[in-house]
Amino acid sequence: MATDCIFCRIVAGTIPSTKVFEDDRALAFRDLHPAAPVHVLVIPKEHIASTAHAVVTHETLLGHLMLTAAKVADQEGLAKGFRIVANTGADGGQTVDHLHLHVLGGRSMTWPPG
Ligand code: DGP
Repeated sequence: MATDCIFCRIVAGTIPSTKVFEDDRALAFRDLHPAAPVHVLVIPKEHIASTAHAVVTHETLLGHLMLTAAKVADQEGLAKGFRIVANTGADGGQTVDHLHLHVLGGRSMTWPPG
């Protein structure tokens, strides 16, 4: 755990969140500033700063996060489709330095993103 990390503090329960899924390795909770009718963040409980900081020993965990994102989308009723986003680094638009997948849905998405 990184004590100065907002998402580590959400995992620890010292910052409240609206959880939609949790297991031993992952947590999914609603984004504070939703960009779509459904906007959930899926994070590893282990602190990894970004996808650029992930290493080969994280391979199984990264797969688990992807499957968790799909499970959350199903749980949220996104049968028509959804988007999974992993903003990475400053140019990627990452503002919280704890790896996370955005699961966005409930409206039609456009491409390319901004
Ligand atoms: P990104 O820009 O990809 O790093 O996304 C970070 C997201 O995290 C952003 O959409 C807002 C969300 N967020 C930031 N702080 C909090 C918080 O304290 N609680 C929740 N639920 N979401 C947060």
